[in-house]
Amino acid sequence: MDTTPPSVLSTDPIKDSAAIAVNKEIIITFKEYVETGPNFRNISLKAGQVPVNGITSKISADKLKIVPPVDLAYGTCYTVTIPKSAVKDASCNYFENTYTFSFTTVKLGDLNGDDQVDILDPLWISSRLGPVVDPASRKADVNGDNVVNILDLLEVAQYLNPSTGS
Ligand SMILES: [Ca+2]
Ligand SMILES: [Ca+2]
Ligand SMILES: [Ca+2]
Repeated sequence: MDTTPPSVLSTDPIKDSAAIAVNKEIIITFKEYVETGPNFRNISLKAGQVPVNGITSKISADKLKIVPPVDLAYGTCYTVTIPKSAVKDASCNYFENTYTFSFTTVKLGDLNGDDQVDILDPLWISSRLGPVVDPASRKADVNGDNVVNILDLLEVAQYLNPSTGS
């Protein structure tokens, strides 16, 4: 007989990760199949200290997926909270302890995903000039006109921090 309560195996994004895409789906994987528990609707996502309203939480087998109503904000720390009893296993063992993890979204203008907005980002774009042909050039097409050109470079240049010194 199963007397072990469900516990978290992994999260995607990984706890404390940075430069996460703003359209990322949040997935929590448990060590076993889970079902909704009495606190399921209290699963929350916060941007800083502010709750994100209208999230959708869905369970499929051993995975809990949290879908925000709109894309996440750039350069923002998000915290996911799965309260005690939010899920249970097939033997009605309830999730015992509140589980929390945070991650930070990519900064606006950080194209290469190194969590810095600097000269490397326009350079990243300039190595992908031309029509949009793959996921990388789609990302480099910042203004979404299906071609990577000087306009995209200018778009990103405005997010560059003014250089100090030298
Ligand atoms: Ca169990
Ligand atoms: Ca960067
Ligand atoms: Ca463009």
